[in-house]
Amino acid sequence: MNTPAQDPRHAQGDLFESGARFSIDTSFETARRFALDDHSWIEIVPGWMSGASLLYEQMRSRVPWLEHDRRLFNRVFREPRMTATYPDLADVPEQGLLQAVRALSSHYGVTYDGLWMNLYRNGQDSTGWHRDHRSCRKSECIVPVLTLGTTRRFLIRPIKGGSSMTFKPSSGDLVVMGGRSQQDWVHCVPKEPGIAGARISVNFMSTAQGVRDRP
Ligand SMILES: O=C(O)CCC(=O)C(=O)O
Repeated sequence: MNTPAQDPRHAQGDLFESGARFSIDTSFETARRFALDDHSWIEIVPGWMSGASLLYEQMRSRVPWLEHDRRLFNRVFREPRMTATYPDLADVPEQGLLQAVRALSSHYGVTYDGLWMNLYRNGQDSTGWHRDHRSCRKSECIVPVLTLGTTRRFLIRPIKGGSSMTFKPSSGDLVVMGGRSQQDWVHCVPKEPGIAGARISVNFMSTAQGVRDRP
């Protein structure tokens, strides 16, 4: 059986300093798609990236993470996570992220050309129910989110209310929201106070998906 590094379905990766291999499953072999409703879906790709801990370590120390104040219902609050963005892929220093961009663009037929990244320092950090307005202003989009580091819960539920589905993406796993999941559904990463480790999530953004449909 081929190891991920030998397998032609895996993009050949960088040999990081530690000697461990980095690779991406360009065949998306483990992908499982769940219909949320007739027009919306979510896809989970476990183990999509091998050697994800190396990318996590690089990003943790090199990405210029910042805290931000957000305004919500006329109140300003400190967002309980750190964020960073690379609106231009030319500024991305991590080759592993650029490989991920290429693999996702090719597989989903969407030109991903920017990154939005979150650092959840521990289980006290979180993000509430929301849609990804930054990543999707069209009626239908495909928005991939890569997890690096600690496993956290990822919930999605109908925007009008109702029960949620829970996923637990681990390091190297992809969660991909498609169809009308950014219009008719909301998602969140809730607090998990017992968790000490940090998680990075990488949202792959596309300028083409960030503009509204013509009326
Ligand atoms: O961290 C995640 O998995 C989701 C992040 C997200 O939805 C966002 O930053 O808008």
